[in-house]
Amino acid sequence: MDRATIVHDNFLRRVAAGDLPAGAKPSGPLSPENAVALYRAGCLSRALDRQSRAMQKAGQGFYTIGSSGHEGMAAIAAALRPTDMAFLHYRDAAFQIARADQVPGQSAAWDILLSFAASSEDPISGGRHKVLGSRALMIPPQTSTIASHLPKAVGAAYSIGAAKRHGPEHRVLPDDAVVMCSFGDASANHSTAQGAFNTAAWTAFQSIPLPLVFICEDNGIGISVKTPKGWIVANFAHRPGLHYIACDGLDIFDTYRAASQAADYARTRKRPVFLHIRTVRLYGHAGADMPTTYLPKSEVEADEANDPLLHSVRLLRDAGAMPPDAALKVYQDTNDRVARIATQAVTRPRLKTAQDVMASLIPPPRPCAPTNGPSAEARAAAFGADLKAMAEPQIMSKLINWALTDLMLDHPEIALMGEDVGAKGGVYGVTQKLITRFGPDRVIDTLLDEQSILGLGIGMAQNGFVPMPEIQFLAYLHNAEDQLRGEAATLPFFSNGQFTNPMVVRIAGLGYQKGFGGHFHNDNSLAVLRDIPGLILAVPSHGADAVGMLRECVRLARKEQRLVVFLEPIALYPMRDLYDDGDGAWMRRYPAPGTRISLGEVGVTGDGPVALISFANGHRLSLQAQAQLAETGVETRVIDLRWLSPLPEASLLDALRGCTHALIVDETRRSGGVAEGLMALLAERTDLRLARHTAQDSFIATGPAYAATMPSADSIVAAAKALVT
Ligand SMILES: Cc1ncc(C[n+]2csc(CCOP(=O)(O)OP(=O)(O)O)c2C)c(N)n1
Repeated sequence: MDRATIVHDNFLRRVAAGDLPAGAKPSGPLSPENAVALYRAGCLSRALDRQSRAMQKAGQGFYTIGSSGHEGMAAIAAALRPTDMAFLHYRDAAFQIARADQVPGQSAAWDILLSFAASSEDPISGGRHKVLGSRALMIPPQTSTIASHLPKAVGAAYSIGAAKRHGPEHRVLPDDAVVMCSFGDASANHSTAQGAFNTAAWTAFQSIPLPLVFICEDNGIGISVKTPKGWIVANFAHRPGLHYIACDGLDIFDTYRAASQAADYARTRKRPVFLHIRTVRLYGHAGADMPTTYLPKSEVEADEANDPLLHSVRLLRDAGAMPPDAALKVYQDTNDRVARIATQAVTRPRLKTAQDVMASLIPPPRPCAPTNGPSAEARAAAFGADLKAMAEPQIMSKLINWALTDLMLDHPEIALMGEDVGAKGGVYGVTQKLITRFGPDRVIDTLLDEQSILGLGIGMAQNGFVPMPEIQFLAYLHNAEDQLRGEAATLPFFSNGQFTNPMVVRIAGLGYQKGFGGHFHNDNSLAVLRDIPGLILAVPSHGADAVGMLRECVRLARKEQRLVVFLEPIALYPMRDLYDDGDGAWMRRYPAPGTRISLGEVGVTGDGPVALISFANGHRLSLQAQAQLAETGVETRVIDLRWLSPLPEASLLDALRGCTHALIVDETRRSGGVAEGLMALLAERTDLRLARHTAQDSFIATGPAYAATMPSADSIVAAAKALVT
């Protein structure tokens, strides 16, 4: 017999026999009526778990991960407001159910059954995943990656105070909201979780408002690995900046008491709380997991004997709220009702085609109030003497700085965050003076943790900001990359476009820095960004393009709610010359405010029949090669791709009209590099004679060999000649 049936039979038998587990008397502020409501929510959560298993057995449901044992989460919902954003652990159906009771017109049972059935009418994911969530209940859906939702919960909590100071147009959280975020005891050990706790504590330690309730649902085990007894309390009870409260999750009265305290503390003091709720896990981890294969049967049975619904029946009896026979009837009626509704849910339509699935990869556009650009007075005040310098050609880092200034003047919802972006103005000076111009609220010097930087951006974006997080070097994106891949990019997908986190992530990267760094400061791989569905990757090669593209990136985030990565080639930040020392030909004048380069628009120099297709440093080197090739009679057309994901197919093919040959010059690696995609595209769509000239499959060295593994102007010339002869 499976554990779900055993738990069910135990419940029926023990309630009928009046054999209820011992425990504390009901105490605290929970009223008898509300206690009954929470019990009903718990029964519904349990009935849905049972139904989910039945649906899966019948081939009508697709995934089961239960909430059984965690019904106490209903009391947490009751202690919060339905406008408090909730980033939930996957076991929190009871939370969603109790929250739905707080909002007129919401039916958690129907919604959750539709998600079990993977129906396209599932109101949160549109049939893409069995996931908790609801726009009306302010519950964004979460991916199943353990702990990855914690950094953005910190960001969302931070955004509440930030929005009070500079309210963004699309703000969703009220001034007095708190953010709640729950996770299991095993998940609490994840480095992503630890980073979020540390960031929250670091923030609170400085008295920066952070109304956040972390909820650790401690059932003592993660799949099959036990959490050492006492570990959670030992780990969290005495952290600086993090207030610790504990409760018994088997007791809805105690849980409500503690959750009310936690919510009140976070709401009034604007400081983070760690609520440790001790509970049990019934039925094993998920699906067909059998806990008796890795735990002694006696331990499994001990947890089952502590079924929180049995405890609730006792507590309701002792509080005079409901006698056990009535509680038993509620349980049975709820099971019957869920079974009835399920017969309807499984008849609802499901997604079928790729088009159906992909419909929410790209979020819907949103209306934005028109802006006329910053006023002359505002610009004069912000730029000062820089206004005069705009008449002269400048290096790329300066032009990006000016573009950021104009964009921040124009859009008060933009906030920058990153390591050293404030007082220092960035490692390469790109954000210099911005903190003076816009203050530390909008130019945030963060702690040293890339997951927290991206989490801050994602969380703020969910509350209407247009964040521009900075990752100092591309090599340091990798330890935080899941925040883009698993979190930011999937949010619109799994919420059917109802929740979004539009932002422009600025990353300094690529190679060719002469005197600096070796591999870690010269990472020439973009593969990790190019296969994320929905993500836009922009890579400018010179300052004027950087400005025009950055303006487009902000438009894409602000109006089209897109996730954009703006990759700034470090070696080109200070680049002045193109052909000869001192020619100043790589500098550009600041493009007039309002002008921009559209997504997918490539740049073309020359009109020869031999195309040199490249981007970033490769583009500059290709222009040098173009001059050399012209001297030997090879006429070329140098195409700057600018947009590397999605590839700018239409305008690239257009730019290639009349060409006979195309050489792809790619400073990323031969394996997994941009050229692979381009070769495939051109092979499929053109009759050109093709070749690629890429970087080696190597990391980058420092010293004299700094560029040895990547294309040079001379090697491009040689490759182009080889192609045409
Ligand atoms: C980053 C990551 N690693 C591994 C997993 C696989 N996994 C799913 S749930 C889980 C255990 C989580 O245990 P706990 O946090 O205690 O929550 P519980 O399931 O007990 O409620 C694991 C290892 C995952 N989802 N994400």
